[in-house]
Amino acid sequence: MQHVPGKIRNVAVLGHRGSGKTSLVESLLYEAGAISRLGTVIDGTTVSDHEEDEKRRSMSIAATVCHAEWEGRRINLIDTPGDPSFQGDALSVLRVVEGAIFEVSGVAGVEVSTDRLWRRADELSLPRLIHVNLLDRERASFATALESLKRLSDKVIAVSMPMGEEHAFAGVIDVVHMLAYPDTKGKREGNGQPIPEQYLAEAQRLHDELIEHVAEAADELIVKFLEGEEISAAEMASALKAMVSRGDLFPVTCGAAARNSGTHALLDLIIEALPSPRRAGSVKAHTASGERLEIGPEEDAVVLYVFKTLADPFAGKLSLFRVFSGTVTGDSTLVNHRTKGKERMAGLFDLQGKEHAPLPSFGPGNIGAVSKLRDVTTGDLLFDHERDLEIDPIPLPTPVVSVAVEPAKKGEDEKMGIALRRLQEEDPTLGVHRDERTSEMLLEGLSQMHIEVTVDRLKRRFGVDVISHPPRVPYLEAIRRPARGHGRHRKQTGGRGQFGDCHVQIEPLAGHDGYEFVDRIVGGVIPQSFRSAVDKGIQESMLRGSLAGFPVVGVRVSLVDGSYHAVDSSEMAFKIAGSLAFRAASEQADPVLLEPVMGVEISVPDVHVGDVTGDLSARRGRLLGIDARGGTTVVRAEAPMGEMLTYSQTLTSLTGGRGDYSMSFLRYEEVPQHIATKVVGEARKKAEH
Ligand SMILES: Nc1nc2c(ncn2[C@@H]2O[C@H](COP(=O)(O)OP(=O)(O)OP(=O)(O)O)[C@@H](O)[C@H]2O)c(=O)[nH]1
Ligand SMILES: [Mg+2]
Repeated sequence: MQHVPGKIRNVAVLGHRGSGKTSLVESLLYEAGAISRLGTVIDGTTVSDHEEDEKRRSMSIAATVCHAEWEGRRINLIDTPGDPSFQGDALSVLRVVEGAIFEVSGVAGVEVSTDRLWRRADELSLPRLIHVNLLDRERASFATALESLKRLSDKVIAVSMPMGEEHAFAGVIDVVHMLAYPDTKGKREGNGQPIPEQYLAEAQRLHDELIEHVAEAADELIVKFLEGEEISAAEMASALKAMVSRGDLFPVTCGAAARNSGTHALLDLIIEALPSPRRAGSVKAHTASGERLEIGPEEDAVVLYVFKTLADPFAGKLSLFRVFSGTVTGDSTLVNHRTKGKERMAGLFDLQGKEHAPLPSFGPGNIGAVSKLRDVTTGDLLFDHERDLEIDPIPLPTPVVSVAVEPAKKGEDEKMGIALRRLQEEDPTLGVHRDERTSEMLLEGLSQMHIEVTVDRLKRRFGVDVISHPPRVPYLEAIRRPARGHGRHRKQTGGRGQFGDCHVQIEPLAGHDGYEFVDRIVGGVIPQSFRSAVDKGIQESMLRGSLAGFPVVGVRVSLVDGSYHAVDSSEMAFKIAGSLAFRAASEQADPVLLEPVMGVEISVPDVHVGDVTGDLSARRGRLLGIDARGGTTVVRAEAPMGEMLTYSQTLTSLTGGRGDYSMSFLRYEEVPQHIATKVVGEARKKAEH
């Protein structure tokens, strides 16, 4: 069946870790009849958490695409991971949907990730629905959750209410259509029923409040409303959609996803309140010269965007795409905008978690997958003809945790490198590179768990066993006062000898930055070509400082005196003399160790601020600011890299996994003496080895 853009809904399910997103997607698929059995996260039987590590950890790790049909519409649902370690996938899918469902715990209300993702959705003006889940759990309260949501936005309004809560939870009332859905404990809900007497008054109150709110959207409705006339379901739906599309209204539904309660009303709401690609499916694009334009589903030319890549060592590569315009079929050949290469779209698939069913074509607004493209990666655009067009990328977080990795088996470096690159293609928030200064292979991620999952995947999917350990800190050396040094290299072993002789004066440069060589030789006591040999010798010697063998920075070296021999002098001899002179001088110049200092921004629930700041000062951190915003506090600080290597684990244990941080390099600073002594001692011991 070909889906026209007006009859598609592309919806991302977003929210805090464990709020029930995967269970919600499962129940939506089930209620709509796309699957015949309601799987559970605990048993590892959901459509969405299909990877082995997702089942083992009972959490989502990657975005998963599913789809269902409801009321003649196709709903593409993208389940996303809530853990900040895997937020790359939650963020990237925002580019390919016209709407989102925010899943919120009925026990905890708005949490750290809810808040962060909400602000991202604000930036993109993404239409949103909210689903308050887990209402059958102990200490659940729809009213309290709603209150926390109202702090997120004053445009939040309830369109559902629970019948009882916690142990007494007995189903959900849809106050848009005024229908009740008694709890079926995991069976299909089917059609709505009359609202039980005891809930009627409260349901009517919410219904009136909603109508009053929605009527503001349309003049003809406000007149009807004020004159006490009935507003039809169709009028209501159209006004709802207009408001939700503009971001003027965030309807809140509720339920208990794991027992498929509240699902029917949510499916109706997705259709009635979220915009289709026809209404909102244009994507902002620009040309190379910066001219801005929008690409929408009404155009015929094919514009297809790859938002995720799956690397399977056996089945090969699967590229998940969104069609922004045009129709792609199995015999299409498209041009990759990045490589200019041609790609045959022969293997088109419809995704339902890990299941993929062949589909002959995907029209504008739809989401699908294609296998075995030659050279296509996440973020690539494919066209039916070459054109000057780019889509604004979604900014992804940069890695904060770094480990050094090496293969457990000798000789598997290349195999490890290839597997790492594949995983990086699948997850662009991973960093993989070799550190020139320490020659270690570094794997970088958003958290310790992110790294662990990646190391697990290397083994399970690619058969590469990897040993990881904290990376070496790239210390530097500098000097703190001027000094002089003399270097003389002389060798007489029969025949032609070797002779080089120089005096240098060194002094620190401001900010311990840079290198300058000043030639102050007068009267030609050293010939020109030998002077630059001295410079070269000094620069080589600076690669390994006198203190602990770290590179030296921030010195001005003046070549002030020396002598040469007409026969025995050579460039080599002066290079050696230069390096000896530099070394002698730097030992006298009060050498000091420099360490990288990082800027850190930590988001934690308010109650943990004291623990976090206390821990930071124990790590030699400096507080820069503390901003509280609605339950979450952002702590800004600076701290030495050497103290932050294992911070991810600490933050998890300090906050019970509810903290989140980002970190980036700021500058180098002098290491305090007592720490420097330790670092120098260790470096010397290692060098002796
Ligand atoms: N009692 C109860 N448990 C639920 C409900 N919905 C989900 N759960 C359970 O809550 C746990 C977390 O649910 P998930 O669906 O994995 O949550 P998630 O938001 O996908 O979690 P992440 O993918 O890790 O972000 C699982 O054990 C579910 O079985 C519910 O409505 N009631
Ligand atoms: Mg999940």
